[in-house]
Amino acid sequence: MTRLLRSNLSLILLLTALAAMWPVQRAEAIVLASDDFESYAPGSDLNGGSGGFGFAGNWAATGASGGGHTTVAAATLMDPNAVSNGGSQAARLAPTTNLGDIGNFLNRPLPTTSLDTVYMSFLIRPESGVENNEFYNFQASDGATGNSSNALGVGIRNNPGNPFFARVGSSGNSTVNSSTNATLGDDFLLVARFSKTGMSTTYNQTALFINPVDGNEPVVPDAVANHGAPNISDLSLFSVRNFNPDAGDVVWIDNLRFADTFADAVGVTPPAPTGPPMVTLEADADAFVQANQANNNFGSNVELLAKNQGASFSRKSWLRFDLTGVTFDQIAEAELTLRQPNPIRDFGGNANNLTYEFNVFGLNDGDAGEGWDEGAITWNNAPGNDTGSGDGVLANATLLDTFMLTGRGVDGGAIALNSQAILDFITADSDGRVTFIITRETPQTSDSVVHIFNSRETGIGATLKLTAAIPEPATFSLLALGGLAALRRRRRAA
Ligand SMILES: [Ca+2]
Ligand SMILES: [Ca+2]
Ligand SMILES: [Ca+2]
Ligand SMILES: [Ca+2]
Repeated sequence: MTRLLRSNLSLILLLTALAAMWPVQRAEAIVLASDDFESYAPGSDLNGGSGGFGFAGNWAATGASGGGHTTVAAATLMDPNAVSNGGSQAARLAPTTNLGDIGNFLNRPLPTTSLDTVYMSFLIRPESGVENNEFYNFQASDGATGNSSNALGVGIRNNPGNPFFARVGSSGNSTVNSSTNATLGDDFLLVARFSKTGMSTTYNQTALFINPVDGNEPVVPDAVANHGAPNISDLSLFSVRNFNPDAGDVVWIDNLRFADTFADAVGVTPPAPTGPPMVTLEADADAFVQANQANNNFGSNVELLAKNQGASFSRKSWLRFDLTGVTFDQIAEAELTLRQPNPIRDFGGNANNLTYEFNVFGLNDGDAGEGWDEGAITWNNAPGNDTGSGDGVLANATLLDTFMLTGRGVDGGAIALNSQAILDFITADSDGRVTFIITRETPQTSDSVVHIFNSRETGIGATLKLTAAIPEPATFSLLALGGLAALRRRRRAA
């Protein structure tokens, strides 16, 4: 090898090493498949179409016998936040005859993926004829079509107002409506997140995001459905199920994309963070415990409960956050947010609009119980629990904040807690884990209401938002990199 070749090789090795050090997050992303419907002849039948890239086969768009129900035509779809621009053509789903339950209106094979989280994004315009009894499900599966327990999807529900929904499995499994209706003539950007959660090896959660403002994944989805029914560990088919469409109904879709990140699914680069670095963490363990089931564990329940009723039906809740991923040292703000279900079920009767006070305790840093196991925590072994009290804790826990609820609380409500004591508790943590304990101070009187908060298993559980202190100019660039790393971590965790 000549000296010249060796020196060039050294330069290449150096550049490769520098490239490896540089935080190019785009390089990690995978766009699995996408179609913007721009490559087809105007007016053409989508059936047999091979446009876009990444798919493992062509469009099958026969709809019902005879076909011709889906064409590619001139239309410019654009979501209200202008995150996704559909260009000059889109796919037009428009039955030419009245149809019934069309399980396989439209489909296209995806490259088989077993990623724990897969995002699907598309623009949609319900243009005409979508009525309360009509249903569109845009599904992913490992081959199943129609009303199958082995599919996950998002779409337009056959309910009053036609709300957008998230579904896991079939109509008999879990379907959760968002509060946004598929109003005629409007364009929407939908992002579905299909996940294997809670150590599952099969897909068990669909989260729906509607009209995101940019490429950052919102912390709180617009709807989340959870169910263990799908027995699938791979996704390999996109399909559309259509129920009761009529001749003349028109729904457009465009920019259909599958990717491993939210940003790549919507096709935009997330904006650089502005202001001080910030990170929002989800709980890494949570559970309620119950006095009269003192050795039972409720760690996988979708609810966190609180009630003060002595030695019988008292419940308290434990939540832990993992701080080891937080890259900034100085924290200026810490906010714990508890979330309530939407709607809150009637658990324990009408609360008669009484006012209830709740306590938020922190398990003292370094306590031997900090490593409590979500799958094993009980009334009897919960660290810091005063087992003889419906609301109390032991000396190894410290009161950090209180809050009030009227009645059962607020459907879909968020309770933000940001006391100085919470900030001090976070700042003083030495081992990267913090545990909060929620108890209801107000005892049962004339009612028996049990207060409900979402557990992390809902996908809309409690979060802990930490904001760094504003950096000095000299250290800004280093902290900015730290902020970027924190953002990447947040996106992975979400
Ligand atoms: Ca297009
Ligand atoms: Ca119709
Ligand atoms: Ca839990
Ligand atoms: Ca700690």
